[in-house]
Amino acid sequence: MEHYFTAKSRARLIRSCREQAQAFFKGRPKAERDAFLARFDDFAPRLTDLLHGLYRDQFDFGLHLAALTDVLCESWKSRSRKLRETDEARLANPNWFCGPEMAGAVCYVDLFAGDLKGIEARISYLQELGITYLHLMPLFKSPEKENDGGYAVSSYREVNPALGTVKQLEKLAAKLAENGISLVLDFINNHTSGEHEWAQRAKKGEAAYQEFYYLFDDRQIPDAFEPHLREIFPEVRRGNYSWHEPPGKWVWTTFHNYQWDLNYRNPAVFVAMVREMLFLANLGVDFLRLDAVPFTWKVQGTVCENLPQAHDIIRALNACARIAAPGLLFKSEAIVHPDDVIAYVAPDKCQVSYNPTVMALLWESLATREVRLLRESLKYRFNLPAGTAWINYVRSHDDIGWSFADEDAATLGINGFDHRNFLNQFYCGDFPGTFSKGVKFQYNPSNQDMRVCGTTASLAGLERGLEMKDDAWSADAVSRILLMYGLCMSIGGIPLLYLGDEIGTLNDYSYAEHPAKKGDSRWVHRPRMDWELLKEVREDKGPRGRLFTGLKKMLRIRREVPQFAENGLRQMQTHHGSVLAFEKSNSRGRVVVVANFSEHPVIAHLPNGSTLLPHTDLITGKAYAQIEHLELAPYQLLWLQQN
Ligand code: OTU
Repeated sequence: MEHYFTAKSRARLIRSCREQAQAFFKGRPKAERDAFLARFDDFAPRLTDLLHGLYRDQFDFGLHLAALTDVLCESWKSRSRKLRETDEARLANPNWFCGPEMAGAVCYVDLFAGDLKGIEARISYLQELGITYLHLMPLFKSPEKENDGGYAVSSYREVNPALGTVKQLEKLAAKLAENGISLVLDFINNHTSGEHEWAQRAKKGEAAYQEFYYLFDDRQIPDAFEPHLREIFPEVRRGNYSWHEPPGKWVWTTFHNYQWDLNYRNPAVFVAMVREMLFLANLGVDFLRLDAVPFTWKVQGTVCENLPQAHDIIRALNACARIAAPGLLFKSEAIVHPDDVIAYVAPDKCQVSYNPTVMALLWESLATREVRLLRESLKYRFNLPAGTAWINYVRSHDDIGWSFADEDAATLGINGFDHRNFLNQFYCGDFPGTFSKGVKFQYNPSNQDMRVCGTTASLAGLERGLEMKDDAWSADAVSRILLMYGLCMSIGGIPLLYLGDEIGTLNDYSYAEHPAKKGDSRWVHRPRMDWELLKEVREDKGPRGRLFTGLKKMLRIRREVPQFAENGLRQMQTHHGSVLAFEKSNSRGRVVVVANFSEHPVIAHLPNGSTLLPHTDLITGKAYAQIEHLELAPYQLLWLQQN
């Protein structure tokens, strides 16, 4: 009986929002209205249920749903014709981003090209590399001094004036689209800067805006939460709260003091953030990278990460996108336990996600010269549902954290804690025989947790090689980089190049002199793109030249091998601890990928009926009569296609 009345009231609510939408589009073109209403009918019930799940104990829930309906209608109305065409094409081909031609790159606008106009001028370079997905690091207005590289947003609607204007961004998005490049921007949805208008109004004491954040008069509630919470930047500040005067309250600031966590317990915050999200979508953004997804819901007594409600917020945002900007996709940024990472990847949540597990384990395998932890992880923690894709990367703008599963390590007799200590020492250059030159990040004295910073080239050994003027050493470093990137290109999903890695960009220690950057060692691996060096590298016959041509060549080959982009892989026995091998297959055939993580030549055995057949290595063009017994050069990667 109860259910009967609940179902009736649910239907009333959805009907009332639908009528509101119908009224909104009255007098507007029929096609516009019909398209909206059709998608509304498809997704509004799910959206309503999700929001009801989150907000049912809020008396004003229905009002917020009406406000949300307005936001969705307004956004669809102002979506350009061009973007609506893209929407249509993507609805007809929902897996458009899962093909072999997808190849990603990421950069800071200022550091790579000066400003937005500069990016436009570099499109030809991106095309030379074969890039079809460009992530521009945060470019919106943020506090002048401390802004966490733009991850403290003061307005989602204004571009940082040093980089350009919203108009220029819109134009750039269109230009990229014309050239077959998707635009990826961050949607920093867990927090705003303390200078955002909402925070400013909260500071002035406006109750409506104080409820946009978690503000506390005293330490009572914070102290109850604190023992269960992780500390993300413990060298910057202990704990998760900071005192702000005004408003004379403790503010929940998971990251830096100037990054105020948004209070998604308040449905007004959800609606306001959807409005900002769709504003970005309507500029022509193809993917929004949802920053810090694990943190958006807090429950006392829990770690306040990866809670079911955080997942429901993403599902609800996704449903809003499906209705008002159906071509828009989400990329998850969750650098947490592998099982928690994968839980965000689904067609109704984030369609793509960073793969921090593989990233960390590539480096782990290079340090140990053993692939067993990587193998173990690929067995259970790699498969994704159809309609989703990994973004495989070697490094990002952030630190490297050793977020492998301790359970996997234990299975192999490895103690996770000790192993992380080893990896930190190895990559910070403190371990005997290391090739790496990294910098420590955020040592936490309470649990000895720490992460590592450094550019790909410096972590892989090129910095030491060049310092020592040791060509053999530098050649090994380049082989390591090619090996890792080559695996990112062939393991399944979309490879992501940190621009500058292709020319072996080294650590930039000048951040230590910069007042706003010196406290954050991640700046060591965020150098300016050295276009002069690129010119030299183009002529270079040495290690850097081999790196540049090698990466470009692999990116080119990869486009022709659809198996590489497909989800899933089948591992093969190699009978060598340093060698990883797997098969990627689809209806068009199979390709075998073999990778040697050791600096020595090795022999691998791949007993398997099909390995007796002749193959060709797509990278070198070399023919193999069989691949059951394979000789591999140091750090060699093979892409073996059956003839
Ligand atoms: C993200 O990273 C960004 O990538 C960082 O550049 C930002 O500083 C930060 O959010 C705040 O906006 O802890 O060390 O599980 O680990 O969100 C980087 C996700 C981070 C977090 C991740 C965060």
